[in-house]
Amino acid sequence: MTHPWSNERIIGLVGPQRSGKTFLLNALLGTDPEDLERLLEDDNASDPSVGVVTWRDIDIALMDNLDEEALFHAADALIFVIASSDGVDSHTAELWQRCVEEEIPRLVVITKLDEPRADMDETVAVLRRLFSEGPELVRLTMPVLDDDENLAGFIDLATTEIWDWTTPELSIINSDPEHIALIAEAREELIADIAMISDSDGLTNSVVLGMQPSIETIVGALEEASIGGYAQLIVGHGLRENDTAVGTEFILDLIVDALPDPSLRLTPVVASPDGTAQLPIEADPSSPLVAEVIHADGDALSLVRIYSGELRKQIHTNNGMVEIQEVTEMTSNLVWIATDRPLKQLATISQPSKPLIIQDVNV
Ligand SMILES: Nc1nc2c(ncn2[C@@H]2O[C@H](COP(=O)(O)OP(=O)(O)O)[C@@H](O)[C@H]2O)c(=O)[nH]1
Ligand SMILES: [Mg+2]
Repeated sequence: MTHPWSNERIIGLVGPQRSGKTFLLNALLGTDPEDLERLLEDDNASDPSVGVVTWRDIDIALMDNLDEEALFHAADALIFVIASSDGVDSHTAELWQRCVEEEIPRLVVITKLDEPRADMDETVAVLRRLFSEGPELVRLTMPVLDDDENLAGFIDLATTEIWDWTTPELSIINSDPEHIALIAEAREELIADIAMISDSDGLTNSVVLGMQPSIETIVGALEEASIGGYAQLIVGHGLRENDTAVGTEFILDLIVDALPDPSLRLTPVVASPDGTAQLPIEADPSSPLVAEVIHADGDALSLVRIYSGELRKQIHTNNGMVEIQEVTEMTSNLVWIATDRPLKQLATISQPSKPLIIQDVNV
């Protein structure tokens, strides 16, 4: 039986200022391209926001501008958004280091690949130098330009398919021999990287024996390593004429296939309010309620991440009993609630019959 929570993803966007996080978020949500620029000019551009898109029957929640500590708690995976033209700042490098320590699954999206100065190869090389421990960074796509040297699409180095956004509808086509030759080196590198990381004996053996692993084997190993948090896939994104966002659907597919769902997560370590240790709680709606306030508004509207159990009208929090007046579900595990009094940032929410306090979130 599939887990009731395997049909959603809870993802945070991080990266340097103006790297294109809000733009990417809106592209993923399918916001009308003409509205994108206007949205970016909004004064509220730095307010915490959550958007949800349903892709291949999976609800994907994308969180932007959230307090970083809260984001580290609430997100099951992070997307690092890095502009090809601007690179990485020291704060983003620190965040990456923290993800390494806490083994948080993540993807890297290199944005603004339409800009004249953009060079994906160079940006990948910089990232690999910067985040140099091990071969975890695996580049998955390569930009394809049209006859006018504008960004047209991407080649998927695992499948060798070309994703082409120059046609009214996105088309996915097979590479011709010319393209295969062009990507041969990058593809070999990808296969060598994934063979090193992967647990799959089949893959490692075939590479050692000098054989070409099948596309299914490569894709399966990439997805597994990415979900497990021991390889980070790098893909590109950009714009072309008529405000077409190039790379968006590829990223949505990757979120569905290569990032973990809430059921795969270890739930936080909890104790009773008096400090008595409690057994680990399973991430399941039928477990005792453990949730956390991810963002608290002055006016008693709070964004809440549910780690186990289900919300009820009466809830226990660190400072007493609270009543929920309204619930707006983003996904079944990420909800806005209006309460009869304001909640505190990072407060634990549990059921009154089994009050619990989170001790540690990422273990
Ligand atoms: N040319 C181009 N500009 C982009 C792209 N993505 C974002 N931008 C621009 O970069 C600026 C910063 O983007 P924004 O999403 O606000 O960055 P944030 O601070 O990371 O949220 C905006 O003016 C965007 O229009 C892209 O793919 N191509
Ligand atoms: Mg922004």
